[in-house]
Amino acid sequence: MEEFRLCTIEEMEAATDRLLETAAKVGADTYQSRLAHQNPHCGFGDKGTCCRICRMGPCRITPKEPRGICGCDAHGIVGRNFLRFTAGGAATHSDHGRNIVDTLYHAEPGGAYQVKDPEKLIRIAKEWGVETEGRDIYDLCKEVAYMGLEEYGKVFGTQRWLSRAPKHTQELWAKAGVEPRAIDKEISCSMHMTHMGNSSLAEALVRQSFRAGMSDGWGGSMAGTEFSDVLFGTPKPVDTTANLGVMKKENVNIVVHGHDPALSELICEYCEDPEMLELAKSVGAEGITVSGVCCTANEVAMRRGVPMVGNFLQQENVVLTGCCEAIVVDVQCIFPALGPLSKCFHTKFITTSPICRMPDSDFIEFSVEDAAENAKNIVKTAVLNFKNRKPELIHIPDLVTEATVGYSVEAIKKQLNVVTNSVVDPQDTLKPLVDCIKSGVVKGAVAMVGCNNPRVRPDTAHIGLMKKLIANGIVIVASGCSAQAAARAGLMDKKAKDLCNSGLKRVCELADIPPVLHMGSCVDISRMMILVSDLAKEAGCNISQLPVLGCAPEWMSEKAVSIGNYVVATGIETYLGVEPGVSGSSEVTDLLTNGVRDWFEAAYTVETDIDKLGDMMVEKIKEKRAALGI
Ligand code: CUV
Ligand code: SF4
Repeated sequence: MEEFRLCTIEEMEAATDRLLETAAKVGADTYQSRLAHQNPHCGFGDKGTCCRICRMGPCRITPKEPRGICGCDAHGIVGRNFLRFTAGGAATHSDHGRNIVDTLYHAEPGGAYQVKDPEKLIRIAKEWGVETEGRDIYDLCKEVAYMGLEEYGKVFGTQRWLSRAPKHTQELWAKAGVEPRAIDKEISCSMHMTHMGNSSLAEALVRQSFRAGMSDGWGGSMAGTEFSDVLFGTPKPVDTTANLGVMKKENVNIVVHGHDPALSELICEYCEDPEMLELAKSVGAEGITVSGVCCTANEVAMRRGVPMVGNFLQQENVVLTGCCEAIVVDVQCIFPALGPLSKCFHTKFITTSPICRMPDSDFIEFSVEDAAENAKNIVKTAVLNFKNRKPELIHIPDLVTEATVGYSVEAIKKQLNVVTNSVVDPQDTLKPLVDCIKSGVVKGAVAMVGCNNPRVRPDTAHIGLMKKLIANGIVIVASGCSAQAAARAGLMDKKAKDLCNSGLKRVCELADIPPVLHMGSCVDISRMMILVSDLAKEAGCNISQLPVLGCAPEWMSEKAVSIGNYVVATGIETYLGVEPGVSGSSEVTDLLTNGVRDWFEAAYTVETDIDKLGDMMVEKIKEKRAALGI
């Protein structure tokens, strides 16, 4: 039998280099060339010590000039910048969630959007105290979706989902004053606090940063995840493939990119439509291949097995293959570069959301009311573009890996119960996982999340850390671009069990899982919060005591900071491989890496030496196990 082998970073880089030759040939620039011109980055922005929130400024803080014109010091400026950064991320995820809940509100029998997981809807309805007995499912759907939308602007009270956390965690939140009120209120309050002449006290700004993050993870993101499941189905393990080689030269290639499954789900559906397949044949293609970039890829991979062509820093590569008929985007993490780049090829760059308008794109507005028609129109545009390919520019790198994805909390419970041969019933518990951790067969778990970022050699940190952790018996749950890095390397192939220590390998075999579990997109980090809450309840300890850590080694976006804040606030020590841009203030730095431990029993650790970062995590897991006496 052939030995299992990961796809190496060098192979991935060689593929990129080959595509960059095409870029040079057509005179297109890419992030690699733009990066060379942006380096070195502005030191003030990097440290967080540039303030431009009023027009007396902009002001920059130096040892010689320690205060802005209004008298604000570095701690106030860095703190305000950190809070605005978080608020941007929380707004983004939460608004995505709102869009999903709004789509759910408009779901109807026989319509473009339907309730695919009525059981989950009923479960949420019961949790929220809604009468479910004898109700029509779409009637119930309207009521629950309306309540979901109200969470964004509720007049009094805090987020409904908070009650899912263990009692102790809820108490910590109450004591620290970070229980999120209406989601929109937390964003608005953050903007208010950071206006000229409001808060300049580091502690208050950091506290609100965590509250805003909480409104994301235990508010908007959780709504996004839970109601996406209701609409499109709760993910179950499904086989798929990853990397650039999933594109097919003989087929029409449609790439979906962004975050919102409301668009990509329908695109996928229309690509299977006999009429569209017929049209594809008529233009000389054999079929239609849909593949995904970024979190939208995660959404459709885990529900439909749609292949994941690449993560964030692969988005230009997709166009550079010369085989992309259309790159269809909704919101977030989309390079404006795709506009001019597509113009060098036959590729149609199709924007669909009023939230994300870009020059040099074809805007086909996607609305819930006309969703079916919009999706069909987009697919048709792509198919008809097949004949415009420039044959001399075609090159698809021959890189494909196998992956099994779709490990929702529900799926993990089901899957792990196999280990102990317990009867699989709807009351699946995490007892088998707790037993594995207690006995030491599994040493702990790390949530690997976040983007990739050219500050780090792309994907090396994700892949390197995962290899180190599984070799130490630590199981990984992954989401976002981190999950895609894993898939592209082959770490979500069940055969990757061979890279684990003997204990974890045995668990992978018995439960029939890969050592790196795909939990979904970035909003699905809310799944991880539910997982650790349930684990703590099952184990009878606090979340902060569990041998569980969070890690974003290559993160770049505002959303990542919002996520980091709610993960820390949930009691999970979180390791960053990229600095959060607060080094200009000792007070803010100290709060984030130490002080907030008094509030949440967890804090950030920042280490840009990735090897060291990995060792620190392995050590921390050992420490946590020792403290529990296991
Ligand atoms: Ni939302 S936020 S680059 S796609 S993980 Fe990927 Fe995930 Fe970062 Fe964006
Ligand atoms: Fe300068 Fe103060 Fe205005 Fe900021 S708020 S730009 S520090 S004067």
